[in-house]
Amino acid sequence: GPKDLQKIQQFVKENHSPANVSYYGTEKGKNVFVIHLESFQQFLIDYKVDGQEVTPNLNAFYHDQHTKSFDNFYNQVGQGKTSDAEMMQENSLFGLNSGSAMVKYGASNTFESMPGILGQMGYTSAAFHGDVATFWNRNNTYKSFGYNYFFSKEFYPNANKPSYNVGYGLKDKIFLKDTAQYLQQLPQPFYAKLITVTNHYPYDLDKENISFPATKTGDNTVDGYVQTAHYLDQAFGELMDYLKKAGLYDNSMFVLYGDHFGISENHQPAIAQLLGKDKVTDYDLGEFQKVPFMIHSSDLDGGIDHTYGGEIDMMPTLLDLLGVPTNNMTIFGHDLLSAQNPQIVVFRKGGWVTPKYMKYNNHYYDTQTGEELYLSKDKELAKEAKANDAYADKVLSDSDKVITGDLLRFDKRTDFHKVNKKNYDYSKKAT
Ligand code: GP9
Ligand code: MN
Repeated sequence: GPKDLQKIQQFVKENHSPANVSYYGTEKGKNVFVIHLESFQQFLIDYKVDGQEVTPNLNAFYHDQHTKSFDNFYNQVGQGKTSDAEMMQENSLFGLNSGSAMVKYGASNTFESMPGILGQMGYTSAAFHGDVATFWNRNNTYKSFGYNYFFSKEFYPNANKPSYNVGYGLKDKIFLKDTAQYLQQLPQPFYAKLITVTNHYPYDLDKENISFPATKTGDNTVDGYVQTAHYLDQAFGELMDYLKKAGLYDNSMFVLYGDHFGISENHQPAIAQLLGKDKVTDYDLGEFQKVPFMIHSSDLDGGIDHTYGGEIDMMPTLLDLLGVPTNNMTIFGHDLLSAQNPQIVVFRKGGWVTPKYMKYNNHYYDTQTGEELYLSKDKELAKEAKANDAYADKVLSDSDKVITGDLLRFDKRTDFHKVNKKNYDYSKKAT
């Protein structure tokens, strides 16, 4: 009940990382694009096959002087995969230990979410995705998050043509081209989330769209990955061109992130080959959980930021830039721009990583060197591991309590960003 929420809020408050005064509110009023790069891992950035960059457009964006790019940023999803990434990005709440929080609680719960928060600041919000609206229960969950619009597959012309689709939905190039049309009609400022889908296991692509050599690990489920990643990169490049032409580039903040791994740990020999190693350790597999996180804006000083963080940290980081105070919110992430960020990344599947140590698959490593360490031989590690385990248990179990107990309905703060689900209708006739 309300007491449980109070206890959790107490802990969250004590752990709060104060916003960074040199960033706070600097992006206020800008359009916000959240571009969800499906199954996109950090190792693809600047990666080459046969001397060719897999993702030249994203690489250029990553190194742009106005892009802040995080290179120690990890995915933290569990079984809910994409939906866990969305739950963290929109609410700074973790996915559940099993199943998908959006599927189980998305329709019924109260949330304090990015679209709902920005909605109260005069933003229009819209989510775009080339799959059916019901996947991951998005059609219901987005109402609870406060999305004004949800453009799912049925809103796209010729969406059912077989040649327009591959895998789970519309091909990214078609999806993003038509999305750009809708974006131009949205009232500004807007908060728009674009969820791509072509770079998804099993990495199928039609012949006409393959314009990159497959890798040659001999593992069939892995070798197409760079080809669909290359296709996603081209689609992203085209989107940026449309937006520049539409005059939406300079007055917008772009947030890009990869949702989770594309190559699972069942493919270790292939992973070793991709990384140019004889075999992979659990440290390599932990590092393989890195995904991109980039923030671009014409008035942002760019550069590679080495702060350790993960998906749970996206919301407080973005709200800092947008000038929204987060100190009273029930969130489990930390502002990555804050000088007081604790820099501990908790994996939903167990383990954690800090700038010093990594615990992954129950092995311990020196994060900087990859050297394996042993609790029994290293007092400092043993001490920190204990504290990190306790922190990980605490945030995961508190976050679970918030979701499974629907605790945010008890938040009586006057500045709680309440959403009325009944205000939203995503059926085609509503538009
Ligand atoms: C489909 C998509 C895929 O709509 O978002 O989700 P995933 O399988 O990656 O969790
Ligand atoms: Mn996904």
